[in-house]
Amino acid sequence: MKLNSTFKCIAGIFLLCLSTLITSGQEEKSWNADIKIVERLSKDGPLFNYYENKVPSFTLPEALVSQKGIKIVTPDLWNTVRRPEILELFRKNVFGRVPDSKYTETFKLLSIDKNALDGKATKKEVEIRIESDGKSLTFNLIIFSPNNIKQPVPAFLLIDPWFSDGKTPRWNQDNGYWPIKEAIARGYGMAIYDAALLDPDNFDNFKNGIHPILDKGSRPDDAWGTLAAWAWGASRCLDFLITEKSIAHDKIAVVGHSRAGKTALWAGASDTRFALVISNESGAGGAALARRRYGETVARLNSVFPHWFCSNYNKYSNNEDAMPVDMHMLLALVAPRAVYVDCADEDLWGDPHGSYLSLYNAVPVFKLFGKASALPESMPPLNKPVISGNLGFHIRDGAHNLTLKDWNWFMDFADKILK
Ligand code: GTR
Repeated sequence: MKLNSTFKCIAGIFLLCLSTLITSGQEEKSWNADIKIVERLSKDGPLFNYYENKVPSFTLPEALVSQKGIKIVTPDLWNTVRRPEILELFRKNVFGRVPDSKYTETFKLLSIDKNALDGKATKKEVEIRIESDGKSLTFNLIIFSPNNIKQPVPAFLLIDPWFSDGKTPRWNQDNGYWPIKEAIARGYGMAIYDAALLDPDNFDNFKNGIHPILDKGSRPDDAWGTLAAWAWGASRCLDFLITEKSIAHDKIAVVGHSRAGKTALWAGASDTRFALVISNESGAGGAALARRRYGETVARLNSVFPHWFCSNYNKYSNNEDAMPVDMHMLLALVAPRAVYVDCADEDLWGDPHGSYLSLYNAVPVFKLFGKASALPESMPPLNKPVISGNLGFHIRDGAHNLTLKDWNWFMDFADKILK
């Protein structure tokens, strides 16, 4: 009787352990696209591929071999040889080049509220004015920084092309898109800028916004597009943020959702003053590998958004393998600083798998600096962020959006990197 109950007890413990293992095994299952979503999207958009087994085979350009065939084996070789080369390839072929026209930049404090968020924060509204050869343009930056702080705090700058639609600004809608209260409570400053004021998000032949102010003469095939203009605008916001006493100047993250997620990557790649780059569901032209041709493609970007990239990018419509770069190299340009990429389960248009593979293929560059060890080759499970040194990733359940759930994981990562 006694033996029997001991046996039952041991067997019970064994079964419990086994079931925990099985359950955790299930929980740990690497993410795969839901076949129902794959089928629905394929039906709605038969011109685009959502099936993993139809992704063509491809070879990625080497991040760690220079154009002259030099193997990049030290941080110094990366910084002096390969990084400048890759940056230039992205300027020339993807985002376009900012003209080197002279301009002046001035800041004007439009308002200050030291009692914002029930006294928890100070809110400032700043106008940034750019002037060149008698032409000028202004755009606005809003900053919340926590009150009663002992030392300057890290901050997030959100690039926002949807800042104002005439109604309540999207950032002020308490919907998680720009969670000021939560970020302030966690000791972060929050900044947001109206990118559409800097350059409207439509194809106007570059007649509006910042382009006609800084473009002198005709626009070459590698002239900057709208995403490069927004990224440049993020750097101008940074020029102001580093004058702010409440903000730690070497701890500023640039963040963007979707088209602004593509922009955030370029802003962080081209301006090394950003300590952390967060790219939320940036998809094609952002974190997703172009060569996979999964969901949105280069051709589709060029035809629907002809103002986003430079004219040279058209050369790679339906010709991705000819591109001298792919998006893992854009992420690598952030090294040795930190980069976080995230995707959403239902957003197959933005190729979650291709976005993760980009990060995975950027690891060797971060390794050079001792800033990453490894990432698993297969996608992490749903809602389970993975972090390796200065690299982080998650795939969230739900639709294409920037949510509080995403921000909480961004802040967990930033706690490690910026605090
Ligand atoms: C879509 C576009 C994507 C993404 C998205 C967004 O129409 O195809 O590349 O940028 O817009 O910005 O919300």
